[in-house]
Amino acid sequence: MKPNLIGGEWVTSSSGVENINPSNTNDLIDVFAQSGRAEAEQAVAAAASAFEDWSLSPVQQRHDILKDIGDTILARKAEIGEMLAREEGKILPEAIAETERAGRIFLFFAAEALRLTGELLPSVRPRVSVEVTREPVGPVGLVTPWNFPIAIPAWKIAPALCFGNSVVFKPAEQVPGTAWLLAEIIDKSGLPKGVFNLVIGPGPVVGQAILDAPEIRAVSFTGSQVTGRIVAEACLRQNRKFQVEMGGKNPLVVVDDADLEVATDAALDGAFFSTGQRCTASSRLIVTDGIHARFVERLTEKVRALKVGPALDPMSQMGPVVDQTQLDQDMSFIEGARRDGANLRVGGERVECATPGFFLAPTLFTDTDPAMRINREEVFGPVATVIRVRDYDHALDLANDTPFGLTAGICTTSLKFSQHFKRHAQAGMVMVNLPTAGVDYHVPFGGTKASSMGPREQGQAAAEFFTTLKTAYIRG
Ligand code: UN1
Repeated sequence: MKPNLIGGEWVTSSSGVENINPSNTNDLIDVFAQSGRAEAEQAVAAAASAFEDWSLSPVQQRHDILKDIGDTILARKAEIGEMLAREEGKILPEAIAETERAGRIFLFFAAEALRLTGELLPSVRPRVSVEVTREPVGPVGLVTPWNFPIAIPAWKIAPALCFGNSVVFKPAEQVPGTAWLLAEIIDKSGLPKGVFNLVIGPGPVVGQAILDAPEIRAVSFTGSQVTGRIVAEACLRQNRKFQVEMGGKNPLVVVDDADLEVATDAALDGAFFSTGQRCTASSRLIVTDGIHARFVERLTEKVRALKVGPALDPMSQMGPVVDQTQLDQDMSFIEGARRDGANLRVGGERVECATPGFFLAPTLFTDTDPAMRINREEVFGPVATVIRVRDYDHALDLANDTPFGLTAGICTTSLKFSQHFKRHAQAGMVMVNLPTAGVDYHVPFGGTKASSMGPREQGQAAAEFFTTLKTAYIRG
């Protein structure tokens, strides 16, 4: 049984979490010690007692540790990527690319540690000056989803450590293997004991214990809307900072003047890569009349050609869904869409492979109505819909007709449409002639409306969440 990391010690437990390979449910990858409330509280106490020293640590030390973690992740990307593909189900090239992204995030924040800065200003009063500095927030709770088992942990852990915070990290229970490898790398990096703690366990127990702990001064969460609200409300009650990222129903608009290959490639990647299990997935393809027939025909060809199979099989282009619960959710959305009268153009059924797994065919519905449930709620699977519209204005109206606001994309060769869309799409991130998913690691990430609350993640913007400003007045 693989232990958790609490206060610098590897701690086992009486109960375990089984890690099952979604490409082959006969493959039990490993068993991980399951933390309960007591372990989570110990982790919080360890983070709290390690905080003071770490908050005062020299930036050279922080740089060197973060660089060591980043370099090690990059050096071990084949091994980590294999674990990630095996436990989460995304195909190996995607899993290795994600691991590489995580390594680069640590290197980015290694350098950021050396760029910590403040401001020195004249006061409005005579002989007084003003200093504005950034200080660490305190011990932070980081709660991450299963769909990016290393990139999302990296983009929360790296800035937390960079800015001098201590960490209690709770990864999703479906992907403990990658989290464990990351914790092992962090443990060997020279980071002082207790600054980083790993607690694998159920959200209602371990997550709740983190939320209940007054020592935790900020919580960063990525996951479902329901849990995001619970996190936000608990944080408000504790008067602490929070940052919650809760999904999307992202539109990809395709107008008449779009390049057909660019548009269909963007839709294919955005909707189906990573098995569509991305909060940034292009799930609503909003297509104008003049290109609709050609777009649907070409995209249908490309979706039909996608080879579904085990994540580690080099022939696979799309892996399985993560687990039975997610598969059931996807199937219920598919059945609902059929009942509502959507036209099932491709997929919609499970795929048999040599190994027993949660394989679902990439699924495309056409002739859908914006009011259908399939166009209102996040599926989080390899399912996309086409909505036919009259013109660009109609497309923009429907693109914004959603409670979510994470990403929005447009495929067009016209400057007029791309400029207008960038300005008027209600989303935190806008893509032109690109899929709505697949983001850079050095720039802000986050959404509007029901997708996100709190400051942006990633890039230099991460400082806003992981630090607090202090204004000092000096008379001298
Ligand atoms: C990406 O599209 O590259 O959970 C990243 C998610 C997002 C990350 C998407 N928070 O899917």
